[in-house]
Amino acid sequence: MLVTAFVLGSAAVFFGACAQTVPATPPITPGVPASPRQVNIIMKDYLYVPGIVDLVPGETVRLNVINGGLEVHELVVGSQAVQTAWAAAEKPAANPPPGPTPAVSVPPGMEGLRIVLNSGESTSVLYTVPRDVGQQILLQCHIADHLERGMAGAVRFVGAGGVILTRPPAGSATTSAPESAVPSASPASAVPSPASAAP
Ligand SMILES: [Cu+2]
Repeated sequence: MLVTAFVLGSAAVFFGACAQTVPATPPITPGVPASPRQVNIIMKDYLYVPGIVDLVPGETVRLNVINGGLEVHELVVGSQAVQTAWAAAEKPAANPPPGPTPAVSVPPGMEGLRIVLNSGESTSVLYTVPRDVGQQILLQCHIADHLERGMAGAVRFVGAGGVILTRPPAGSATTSAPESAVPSASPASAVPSPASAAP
């Protein structure tokens, strides 16, 4: 039993090392407006699956978002500034009565992409991925204490074919991408409070 575990562990390390040169599977064909690439994001109590979303700079994707949790959840896609703006706007509405989050707004230019879904609801929106891979795009839920519970993720920019261009900020997600080509990226065990990054 112990020997088997050791052998399997060694094999995992071996294949893990090899995987560094292997692009994501299946290969990513960037989406275009006439044919957006389908990207699924599941909201749960209290995380996003996947927590790391692979997107190609400049591509057009159709985000299929479903709330598979029991609580109302939100998906804000945007920079830290966008996240901070929504967090501030929603703070007075924390711990609302059952139902959708009360209507709140943020200053112009700070909207990002925001989706609010009740348990079991789903929606589908077109999203054009920014071309600037230098900026960090985060996924966060600012309803009540969901962010503190770990409801955070991030975009990882990849090139056509799945070559990884950027690494999401450490601690930006509690779940990793569903592929093994990521050498020791975003370990779930090293997640500080995402809110601590706010100024
Ligand atoms: Cu939530």
